[in-house]
Amino acid sequence: AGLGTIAGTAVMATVFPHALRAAAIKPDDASALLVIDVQNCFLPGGSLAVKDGEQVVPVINRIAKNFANVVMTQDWHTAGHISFASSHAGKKPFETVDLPYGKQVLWPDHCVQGTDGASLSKDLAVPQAALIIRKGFHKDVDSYSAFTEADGKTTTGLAAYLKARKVKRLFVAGLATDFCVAWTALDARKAGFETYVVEDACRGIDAQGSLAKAWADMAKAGVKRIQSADIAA
Ligand code: VGL
Ligand code: ZN
Repeated sequence: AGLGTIAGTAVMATVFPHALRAAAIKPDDASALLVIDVQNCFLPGGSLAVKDGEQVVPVINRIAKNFANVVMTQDWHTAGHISFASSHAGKKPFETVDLPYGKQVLWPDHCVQGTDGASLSKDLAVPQAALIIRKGFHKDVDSYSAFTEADGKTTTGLAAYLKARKVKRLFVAGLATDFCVAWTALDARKAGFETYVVEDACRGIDAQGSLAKAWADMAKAGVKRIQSADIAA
């Protein structure tokens, strides 16, 4: 009897692998899918390619079929943007610099407004997407988050849009898990949304432990980490 609980749990998990998993979540009219930055620059051949980034596309296409409400985002920088290493003499990509709003990771030039690299992947098949939010278009401020720029105060208008549409639950997918997905999910919690990140519909950059830190920060903020299989059709 003393072994009952642990042995029983192991048996349950082996024989009924789904028995320990929460019931599938069914997106309703108060749910929205946020598809973050699935743009050519973050895909194979892009200037800031995320490893295996292209693998998110079929997963996103599949889960999107269960959502009436879909919003996409596009990283949309000016040429010479402050987040580019090339804008800082002597700096290389993935180094950091201190800016008035805090520490900024420096990136290769990417997602410059109107370029092919900034275009959404042509393989996305989510025709019902009703809004594309562009972000990071102020030359001197970055914006990983789809809600609030890196100065911590300039809003993109997304929270007001979602609230006007009576959305309460957000499912976040896309690139990159540890930057734009995580910052968006954290701000979604701050704005009062129930927030899920669909892990297998995301891929990370993982610079200096950023992926593990992002998951820890999200867990602490009450972001729920799920898999695409947890979403009911
Ligand atoms: C992103 C780095 C720089 C992202 C955007 O989409 O996660 N990462 N700009
Ligand atoms: Zn960017």
